[in-house]
Amino acid sequence: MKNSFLALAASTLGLSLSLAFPISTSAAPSPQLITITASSEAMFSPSEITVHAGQPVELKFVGKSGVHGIASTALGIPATTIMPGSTQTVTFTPSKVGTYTLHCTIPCGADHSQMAIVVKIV
Ligand SMILES: [Cu+2]
Repeated sequence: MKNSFLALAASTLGLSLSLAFPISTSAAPSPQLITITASSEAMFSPSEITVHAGQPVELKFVGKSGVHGIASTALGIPATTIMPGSTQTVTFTPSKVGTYTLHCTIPCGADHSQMAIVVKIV
């Protein structure tokens, strides 16, 4: 109903729908969604992810226990604190192929120095 009205309106005005709505065919690639849990026991899980150069990535951090942090100037990930019981979402677009190791940025316990996410950009 709405679409046929728009088509009629567009043809009445002498416009094509593709001219009226140019974003439909040239939209940016949809983001790759990855959920990562953070806990003092299991650290980051998964602890290794693979993403694609040029494709936006949405990382959803779910805090299970302990306070943890993530940041990467190389990847454009702002300093983010992950609190237990809360969720933080960060979005970035990897540009350079390579492997990056992101360590937890907040001292969180005995295993803090082992707590990291390996980001593989392919
Ligand atoms: Cu930590």
